[in-house]
Amino acid sequence: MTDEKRPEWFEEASSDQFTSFVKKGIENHQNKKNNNPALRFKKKKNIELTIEELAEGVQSGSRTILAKAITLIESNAEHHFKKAQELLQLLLPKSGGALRIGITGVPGAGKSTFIEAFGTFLCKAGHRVAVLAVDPSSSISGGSILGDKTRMEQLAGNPKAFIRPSPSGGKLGGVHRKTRETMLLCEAAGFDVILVETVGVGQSEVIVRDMVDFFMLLVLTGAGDELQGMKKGIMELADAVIVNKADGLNKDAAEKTRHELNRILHFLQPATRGWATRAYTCSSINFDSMPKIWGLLSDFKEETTKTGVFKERRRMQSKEWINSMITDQLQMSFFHNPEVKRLLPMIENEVLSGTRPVASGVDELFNVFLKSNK
Ligand SMILES: Nc1nc2c(ncn2[C@@H]2O[C@H](COP(=O)(O)OP(=O)(O)O)[C@@H](O)[C@H]2O)c(=O)[nH]1
Ligand SMILES: [Mg+2]
Repeated sequence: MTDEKRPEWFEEASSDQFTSFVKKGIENHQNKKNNNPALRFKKKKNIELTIEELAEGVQSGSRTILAKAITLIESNAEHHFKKAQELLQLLLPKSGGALRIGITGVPGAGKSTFIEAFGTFLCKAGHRVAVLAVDPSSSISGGSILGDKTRMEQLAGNPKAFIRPSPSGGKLGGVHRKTRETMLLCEAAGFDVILVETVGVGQSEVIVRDMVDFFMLLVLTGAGDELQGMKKGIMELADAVIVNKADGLNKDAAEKTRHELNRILHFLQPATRGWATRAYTCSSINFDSMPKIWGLLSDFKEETTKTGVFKERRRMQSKEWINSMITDQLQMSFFHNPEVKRLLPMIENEVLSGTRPVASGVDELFNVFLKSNK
């Protein structure tokens, strides 16, 4: 593949172990047009932006360069990893300034519609809003937020907003690290509110809870039975439970649900020390509810800053981040190790054919790995 046809996310050693790889293009009129030297230069320049140029571009608020920097961070290639870390090192002093908000709820709860309304409201109030998504299934489904972009049309076109779909995790490294680092980049780019949407399917809520200051659960109006069935665990992660779609004929039912939820929440452990998690009603199709939700978030920030809980949570999150990074790094260096790569298929065969216990195979792999790192 020639350089000018190579997209910036192209992995040199690309094979089916990467989440994406590049097929040879088909020559057509469109491709021929790209032989224009001016265009070729422009493309090349984009690929070769230095770390300093990226850092400067991000800080200048350029959404295009921010997107490129995020692409670098999301790359699964080892040499991109190094460059990305150097970029983060440069930008770290400029990060940390945003209010980080996680939003979860079952598909259909109205998360994307809420983000569209809330994000647009915030932009009008002078904020700059970045929307990220954590969707561990995105490498399979293509990412929910992409499909949802139609529901975020207004926000997507707003120059004060930036929307980025979920990174695909691949086998190595995780959505986890990538989203956290992307958050830092967005902060360095001057975004002061970060909304992280995640689908309510088990583990992703816990991951997002660990990277945000405030976590909200969007629910629908439901009968008491449904509320009883709702996982207590998820309610205990939330700083607010929002009964969405409180409009039209649904208004009274939403109000009733709010009361029932408050009764349940009363008995649960709050997610944040000193902050009582409560239920609120909201309609994402009219803007009336938005000032109330923002007021709630502002109160939270003020209250937890006063008590030191806000800072303390960020400290704990950084510690937890170190742990999960160590796990990621170990995994990456293990599976990239040439000796491990050579031996793994053989051991897999032995285990699958029933001639070798799993633990013994893994033990041999670790011995080989540790020896080769000496
Ligand atoms: N009436 C009403 N409909 C809503 C509201 N929020 C979302 N919806 C609708 O609910 C459906 C699912 O919303 P969506 O934002 O895609 O949910 P998500 O899967 O949680 O992101 C869409 O058809 C929305 O138009 C609301 O506040 N009121
Ligand atoms: Mg959605």
